[in-house]
Amino acid sequence: MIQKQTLYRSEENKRGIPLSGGGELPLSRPLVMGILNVTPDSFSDGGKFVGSKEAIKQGLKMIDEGADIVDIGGESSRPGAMPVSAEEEQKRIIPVIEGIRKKSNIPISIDSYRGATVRIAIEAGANIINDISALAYDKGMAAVAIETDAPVILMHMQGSPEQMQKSPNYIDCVGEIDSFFEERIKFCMNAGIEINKLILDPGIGFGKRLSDNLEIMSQLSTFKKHDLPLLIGASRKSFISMLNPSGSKTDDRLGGSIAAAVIAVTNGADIIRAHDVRETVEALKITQAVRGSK
Ligand code: 8Y4
Repeated sequence: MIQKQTLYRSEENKRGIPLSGGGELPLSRPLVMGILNVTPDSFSDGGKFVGSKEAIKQGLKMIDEGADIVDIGGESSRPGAMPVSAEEEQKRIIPVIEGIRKKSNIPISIDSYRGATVRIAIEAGANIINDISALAYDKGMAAVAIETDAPVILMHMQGSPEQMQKSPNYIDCVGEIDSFFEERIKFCMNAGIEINKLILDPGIGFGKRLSDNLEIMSQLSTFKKHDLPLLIGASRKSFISMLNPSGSKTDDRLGGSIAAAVIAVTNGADIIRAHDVRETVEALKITQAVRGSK
């Protein structure tokens, strides 16, 4: 009982991230963002129909397992994946956002680089903008961020999702990502987005070689100088199977994904984007308890 009071004290003065509809994301402990892909390969009914009922069920299960945020996306961002139309993207995600919002007040992030989609998603109940282009793809996205007052995840990517893994190339990967953050933070400030709304993400797997991903993970603390929350999404990504080839199927990457989450939090990550919510929440409770006791 004595421990309980002192356990998290060193982290307690961290400020949370204010959310648009009131409330805030706490930063006094690592948060888990559960991944909810609403794409036909994830929830299919004969290959064409995207089952929103199934997706809602999956989202509610993640909340039950301890997710702090649910990240909803209607277009696959995997390397080489084909883009879908904005209309199709919206048709997939809106019923799922509404369905989850009816049952829970969990913060929902919308994984989209299209301003129109993000606007509609936030109207439907989403609270956080997860734009893998860091507000660069759609010239209207910054205005959406300002109007909605929603926090914005600024993710680094080299190239575009279709070609980014063809020839990733850096002289100084961590340094280049850090300069990118600086430039994007300035862009957001000039656009009138509040600094306390920004979350930084080095974009594991987005135009990165194995060695780049490892360097990023080991030097995460470099990015803390911006004094902004850090998000890491390493879950089930292919660099994990490169180190552990027996786990080449994506759902065989649990051990590696948990290791990556624990290392990321140990090195300063505040939010972990993960497929396997229950296991990630369990692992991060131990990680946080050890961190808090030093
Ligand atoms: C197996 C499973 C193979 C998943 C590849 C993947 C991030 C992200 C994605 C990330 C943020 C993915 C939308 C890629 N990754 N958003 N989104 N950060 N903020 N690939 O790292 O999960 S999709």
